[in-house]
Amino acid sequence: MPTVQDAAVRRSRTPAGLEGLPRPGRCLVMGVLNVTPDSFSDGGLYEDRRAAIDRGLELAAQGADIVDVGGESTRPGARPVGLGEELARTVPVVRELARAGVCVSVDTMHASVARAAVEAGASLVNDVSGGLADPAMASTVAAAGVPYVAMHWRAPSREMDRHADYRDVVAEVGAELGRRLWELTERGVDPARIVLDPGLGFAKRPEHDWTLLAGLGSLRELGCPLLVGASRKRFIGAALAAGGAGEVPPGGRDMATAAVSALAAVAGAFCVRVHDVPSTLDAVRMASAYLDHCDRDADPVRAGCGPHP
Ligand code: PMM
Repeated sequence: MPTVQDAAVRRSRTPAGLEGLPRPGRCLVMGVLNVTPDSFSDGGLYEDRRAAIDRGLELAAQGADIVDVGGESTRPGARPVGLGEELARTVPVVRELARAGVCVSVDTMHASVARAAVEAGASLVNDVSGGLADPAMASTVAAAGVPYVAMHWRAPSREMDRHADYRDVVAEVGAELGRRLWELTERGVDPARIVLDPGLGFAKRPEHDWTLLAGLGSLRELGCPLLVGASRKRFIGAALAAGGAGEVPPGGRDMATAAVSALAAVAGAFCVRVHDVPSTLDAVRMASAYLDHCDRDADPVRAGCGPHP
């Protein structure tokens, strides 16, 4: 079995290849557009196709670098939808947004949805299963030649909470992502097109999410750009509640999400995925200004900071 380092070395020899994505010179902001009835924070809001397209255009106008269109909820306990339903929810929305000049990604675990979305104009495939849910995903992404987000995943949503068991969460998530990176490249995916994601909230308890955020520097050693999806998740609500504010519902977590986005950007995240774009865009701009003034040579703690080129 190849080591994580082998995969990282292989990738670092390959020129940067995230063509098709904007390069604003800071951490990218991906706006979430869930065309679903049951996502945990925006489920049901954009089920109607016109409402979904309008929301995608609004996210882009607010400054989202990428709009991430998903047609299947991944909330804990969520039931899968049929492929036909997922295609019908996502592809027309992807097509309209791409036609309007928006950089679109498709949030799917299914190769056939990824293929159809890329044909409709998607520039990126975002797969929360990192290729584990559908064996055809790797070859599909390899053939499509678009950037691919491989998230850390252990099990389908309906059973993932049972898999939130780690002795050293950063080491284990790093090793499992390294294996994904190796297997995806073995199956033909250009390693220069792979973005890795620690999968906050997916088979993780709040303490795992915080430890992973604090350990982003170690995950960068895999040699891939990192995407962080913290937006409105339970670990944020739990931290707010710990301050005495009581249980804060998902819609009240956007300022805290922006703070976490800034932390992720300073730790070197390539992209953050969020529901509320304006607050996080301001936050990553502040992170970028801060990083411009970091003396990385003088401060070894910050030596790993900064956005990916
Ligand atoms: N989280 C959700 C959905 N898709 N994609 C990536 N790459 N990373 C994530 O953390 C992630 C994701 C769940 O959140 P939602 O239901 O609000 O979209």
